[in-house]
Amino acid sequence: MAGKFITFEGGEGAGKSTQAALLKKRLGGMGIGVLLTREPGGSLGAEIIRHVLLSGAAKRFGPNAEALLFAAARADHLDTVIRPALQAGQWVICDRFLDSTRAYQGIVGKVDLAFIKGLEKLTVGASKPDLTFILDLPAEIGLARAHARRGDGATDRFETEDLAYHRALNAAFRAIASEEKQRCVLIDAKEPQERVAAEILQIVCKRLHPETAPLTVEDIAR
Ligand code: Z5A
Repeated sequence: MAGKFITFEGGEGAGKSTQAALLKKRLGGMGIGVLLTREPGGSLGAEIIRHVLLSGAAKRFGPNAEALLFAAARADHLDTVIRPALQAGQWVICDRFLDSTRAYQGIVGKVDLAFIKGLEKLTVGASKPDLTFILDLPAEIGLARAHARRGDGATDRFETEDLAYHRALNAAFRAIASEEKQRCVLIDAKEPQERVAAEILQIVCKRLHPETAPLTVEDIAR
């Protein structure tokens, strides 16, 4: 039986990596084989493209070229890692995926949405996520969390953008969540991380693993 595909999306510092790792742990504890991966990256070729993108080396070529690079990375990641894992029955959790391209390059970067959708059709095709969590957090809080985590470490190409940019991104992710209610669930990421994790696990069980649906968020968090 094919596995399930879950993605985490949202603005800077919203807690995607934290929640992706907690969900992997919880599902693993339920006996489910889980592959945790990320974008851009997750495969040999895509990690090389990640370096080009996040170093800022591609910025001078403009958002269309960046969108093409994200798509090329995604194609390799899907072909060599995600689809084989799903076909083998593993569940795949991916930290960022197609909605990041829609939000960063499309809605905020102003790349033509028909172009973005065309790339999506070519790379993702039928391999859309079964479930996407969009972590919603005011940009100020997300940036402060990301800053505290980074310490004196260097910022990447997107982290150097201003507050207005990050607010626009959050609005873009909220718009995506309301356009695709079937696939996307908007999560209030201000709550403590264990509470957020419990809400996410409850939704995953209800939607993708109903035979083990826990009772309430409080039960899981306990
Ligand atoms: N990008 C794009 O433009 N187009 C695309 O198609 C794709 C990506 C796929 C990848 O950056 C960049 O590529 C990204 C978008 C762009 N740009 N940015 N910025 P990345 O992979 O290096 O990192 P990221 O995805 O941006 O991660 P992040 O936003 O920096 O962090 P996060 O994963 O959302 O958060 P976290 O690491 O889990 O948590 C941050 C800190 O907060 C950490 O210290 C946690 O311990 C803490 N935390 C987490 N949850 C909580 C709660 N609930 N309360 C308090 N503190 C918490």
